[in-house]
Amino acid sequence: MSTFGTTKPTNQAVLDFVKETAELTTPDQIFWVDGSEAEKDYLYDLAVKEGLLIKLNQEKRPGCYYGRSNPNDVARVEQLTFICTPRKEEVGPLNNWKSPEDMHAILNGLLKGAHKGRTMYVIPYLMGPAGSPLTKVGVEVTDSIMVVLNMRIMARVGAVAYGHLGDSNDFNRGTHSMLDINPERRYIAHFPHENAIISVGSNYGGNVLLGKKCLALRIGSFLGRNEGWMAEHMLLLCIESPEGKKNYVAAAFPSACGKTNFAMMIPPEKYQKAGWKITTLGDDIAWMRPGPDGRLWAINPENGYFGVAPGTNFKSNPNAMHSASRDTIFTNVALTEDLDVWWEGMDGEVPKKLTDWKGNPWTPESKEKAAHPNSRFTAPMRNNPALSDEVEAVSGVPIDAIIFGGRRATTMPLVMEAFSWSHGVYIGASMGSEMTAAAVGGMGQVRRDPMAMLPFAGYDMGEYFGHWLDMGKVLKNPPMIFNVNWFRKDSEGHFMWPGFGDNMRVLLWIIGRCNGTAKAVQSAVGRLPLAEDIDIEGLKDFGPEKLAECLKVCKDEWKNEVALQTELFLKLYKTLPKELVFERELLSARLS
Ligand code: OXD
Ligand code: MN
Repeated sequence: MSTFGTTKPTNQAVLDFVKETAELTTPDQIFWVDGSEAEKDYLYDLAVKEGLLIKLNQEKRPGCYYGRSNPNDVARVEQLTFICTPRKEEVGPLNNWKSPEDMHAILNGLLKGAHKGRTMYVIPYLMGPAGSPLTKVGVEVTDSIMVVLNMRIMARVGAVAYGHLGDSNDFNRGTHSMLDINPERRYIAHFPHENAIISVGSNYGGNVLLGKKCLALRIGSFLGRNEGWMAEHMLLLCIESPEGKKNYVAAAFPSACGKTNFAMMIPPEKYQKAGWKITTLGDDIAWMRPGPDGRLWAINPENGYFGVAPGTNFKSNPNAMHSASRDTIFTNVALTEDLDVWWEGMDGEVPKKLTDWKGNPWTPESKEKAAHPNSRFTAPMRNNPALSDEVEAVSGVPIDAIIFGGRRATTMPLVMEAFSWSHGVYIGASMGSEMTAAAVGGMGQVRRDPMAMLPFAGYDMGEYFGHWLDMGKVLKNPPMIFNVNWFRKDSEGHFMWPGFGDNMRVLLWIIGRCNGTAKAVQSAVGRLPLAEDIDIEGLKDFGPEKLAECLKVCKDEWKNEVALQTELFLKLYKTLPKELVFERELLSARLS
């Protein structure tokens, strides 16, 4: 090994954790990641030398690299994700459970000697800006250079984390080993009472970048409940008016429902000309806690974007395209002849010849997709031209509106406002969405995905709803809650709402409601905009009748919707807060 990776930290608890792990996994060497630029170059060169990454065309994509995962390892694996607590009831009926003893016994068996012949990298990282009281520290040990390189983009890594930690013992202990990348030996195990995560058998995304879904959501939601804050699967954005008034929005959509696009939205030209601006704080995760002013204050714990590539282009998301223009790692997209990347839905002509995500030759006649539907770019958030200048704000930003939304062909109107915090919690709790490729499972089926947290709540979902209701009691000025649906289809199966940047039109109504400047009408399911309250001027082939169609509330569809929610609510009956049962009964009464 070169001199890189030899400087140990001084924190004794970190040293002890690494020593204990190394005694079990017996690596040939230990590499202490410091987060420096020089280290980055060294690790990329090593990854290229080892055949893990290909250096892309540096004129077209400076600082960019390309990797392929094992075809058996292309998405999060919910069926192999466990929350390990002493009592099964703690995790509720929607999580997989094992006792810590049993899971440690399995994992100790698998990890014994797992790093033999390999380098064990020690990654100290921060989730959140240095110095923020909301920020958490993690230390991930891994035998994967890919994890190190991706984590260096997704989190604040290296000396900054040791600086924030000082000599404290309060950090998440993360252990990762690829083993032989075999689904038979794959576990993503969380130990919330130990603030620890152990992930084996995968080398992909949310399974192994332990700061993201594992710490920032599953362990984070558990810590948040105990410590009085919230870890949510939400983007964060700022909308700034021509007069300079800033409103902050947090929004929860299930995976691959356009969250990154919404977080990086470019307003239609007429709004830009008028002086409206959208800036991005985060595209996936928000940590929020009540401030002394009774408002809910949020940070984005991450430092980069792990975005879905297919469908991303200069029309759908120019800011994501800019973000991925340099210093980015692409995984499982297709490769062009001149060593650039390509995926389905990219701008321009489809290349005549590509190498697909499995490394096979591909032509437009090929039957299979060139890029895997869950292929990704890992891009530094600082590349985003619309990055908010408040991403490092230690106290975060005060949230005005919380938006829930799913992918629904019917039933859900384009936008509606909750009558109250508890009605809003009910709306979030009963959210459903048609499934996508971000998780292994049946594409297209509607599944209930409360607050988009179904795969991420680290404890019982009924209690999680209770925590939401409790937070509402603590907040003197809670955010208003809304629901949106960009995906409603007409009778011929076409999307009705243009979406993308035009979602700004809906956002303007939402912040108008928060600021007391927009009107609404009462419906059985929530407050809706008046037809004239959503600006549709300038939309092609979209008149007031279409808007009315998008906003329509069909009572029969809704009665069916309420019936469909029964399955989830029955599963959670033991801990479902009474307030939500009342909200459901009220809704049924309004519908009858
Ligand atoms: C993600 C997801 O990758 O939610 O963000 O699956
Ligand atoms: Mn996500």
